[in-house]
Amino acid sequence: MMQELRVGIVGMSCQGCVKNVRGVLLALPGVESVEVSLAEGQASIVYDPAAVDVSQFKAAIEDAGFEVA
Ligand code: 9UX
Repeated sequence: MMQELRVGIVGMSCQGCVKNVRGVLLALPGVESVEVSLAEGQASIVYDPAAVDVSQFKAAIEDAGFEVA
């Protein structure tokens, strides 16, 4: 069963950042879809909780150079 999570992200300042954040999240196993909003500073992640967990989202976002709010 898929679950949806919203994560606040600090440090995105252009659509390139949005694309990068989306890409690193989509690359994780178990992530089905990702929407990232620059204006809202957040990502909406649809994922399979049996395959991936929230700590991996945080690590991927931080490795890409951003912070989780
Ligand atoms: Mo835009 Mo973001 O030039 O890491 S890609 S500021």
